[in-house]
Amino acid sequence: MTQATLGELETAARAGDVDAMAALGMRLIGGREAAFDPQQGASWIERAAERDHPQACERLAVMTAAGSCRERNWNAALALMARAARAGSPSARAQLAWLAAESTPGRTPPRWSEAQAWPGAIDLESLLAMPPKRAIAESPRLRAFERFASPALCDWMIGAARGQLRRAQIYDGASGIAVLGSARTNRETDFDILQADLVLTLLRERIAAATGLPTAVMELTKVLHYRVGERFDTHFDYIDPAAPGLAAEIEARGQRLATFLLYLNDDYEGGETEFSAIGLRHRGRRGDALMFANVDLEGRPDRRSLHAGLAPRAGEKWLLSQWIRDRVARRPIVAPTAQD
Ligand SMILES: O=C(O)CCC(=O)C(=O)O
Repeated sequence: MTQATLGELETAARAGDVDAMAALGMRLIGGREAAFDPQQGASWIERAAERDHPQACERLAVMTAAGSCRERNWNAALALMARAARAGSPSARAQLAWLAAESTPGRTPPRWSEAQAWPGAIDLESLLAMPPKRAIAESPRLRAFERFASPALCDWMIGAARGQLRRAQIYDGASGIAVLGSARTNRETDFDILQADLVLTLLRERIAAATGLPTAVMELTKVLHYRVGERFDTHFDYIDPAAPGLAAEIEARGQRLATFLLYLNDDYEGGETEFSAIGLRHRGRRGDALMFANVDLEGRPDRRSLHAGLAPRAGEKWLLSQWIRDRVARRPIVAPTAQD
């Protein structure tokens, strides 16, 4: 079947076709086969959601929880996701069932027909509770969280990433473009607003609580995957202000203040995160997190944050990586990027 053109979708949406409204909205918020126009896209999605279109309710739920083009409101997001579940969306049902089991284990969740009962069935406070933070180093500033994420959360993120992986890229400092390079041989995926779900949105909230930095300054969350022998050679995560191609990047999207890593599994050998300037090799257990600053206390690039993802010698490594900027991006961050 050929895909409808943007013009065809617009005509159908204006004529009241609810599937067309949802499809048009998704294209506009994702900037896929259409100009990126999130506000316009969000209003088409909202119109489709008003008529209980399951995918539109689901997408609007994620946007509402994330505060993307909508005021952030978790209870409204849960109510919308429950409407998507009631309308039969399997992924909405899976997300709600997961959130209920994680926040109130053992308690019977509401039925799908009781959409209005769902916000009360999920205990957001317990989902956002933080384990204590442990200082590992001061230069660079390195902090660890044990059991930051439950095994179920790690499995959820691995499941979301599996099947979506592509070769990870690095920034070319001269051109500012993301390119393939021998310095990085692992694979990765990231989640934009079309791919994100409520579990990932919750995880980003947890990262915000842990780092004290708002989700609005976070890049797209990535999941990295390393097979035996694959690696991410020593690099800095800060954007080098001295690199000719990267000044515009800093101007448009800000500097990378911090990196937050969540170890999603631990049944592999080798594969440590190595901080060569301080002679440290770190290995988290499944669910542990590590955060480090890429800049010093004055906001200048910190060369002691030099680090690498070493290659696993046996097994495969799954890691979630969150880069955090110092300001809200003027343009969306869409490219998979890292800097060598
Ligand atoms: O794989 C690792 O342990 C490190 C990942 C990394 O260097 C990064 O995300 O910047």
